Amino acid sequence: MAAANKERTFIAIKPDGVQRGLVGEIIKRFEQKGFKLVAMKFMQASKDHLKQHYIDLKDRPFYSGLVDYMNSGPVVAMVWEGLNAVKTGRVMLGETNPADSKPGTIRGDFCIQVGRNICHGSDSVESAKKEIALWFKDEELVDVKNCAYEWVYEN
Ligand code: IDP
Ligand code: MG
Repeated sequence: MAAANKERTFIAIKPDGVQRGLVGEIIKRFEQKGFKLVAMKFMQASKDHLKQHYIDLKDRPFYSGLVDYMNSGPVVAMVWEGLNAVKTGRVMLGETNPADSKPGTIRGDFCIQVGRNICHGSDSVESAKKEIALWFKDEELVDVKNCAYEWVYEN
């Protein structure tokens, strides 16, 4: 198995995505693409945890509202694995502002405003590593062979 095929990204379904019944739809897209689910949990994240998750945005005017939004209900936290999982995951989510997201992307298809954009995806391999470590313990990451592997990858 090529090492590049093991790239991991942290994907989350935000409280609005959960409340709007989009959990299955969002998971379905990552599954159907061919990415492998490595970890998943349904949880109410604390404000401190969310402040840490978005620490790079701490000086932005929307930071505290963003933390309140993310804390307003449960989220689905996931780790997905595959070739270019970080970059392709972001493409699948669409632009940060749904108004700029193309139809066919998750944000392009299911939401309207930037402050209610239903999903999160890591923006680099480095931030994916940090986010995965923040949201999951090592033993929560499941390493199982996917029976479709040879049908998704050339090598
Ligand atoms: P990303 O989620 O596409 O990586 P970031 O710039 O990292 O976008 O912003 C994190 C989150 O903060 C966004 O997904 C969105 O929920 C929220 N956000 C970003 N910009 C704004 C804004 O101008 N107003 C309100 N919320 C915003
Ligand atoms: Mg971001």
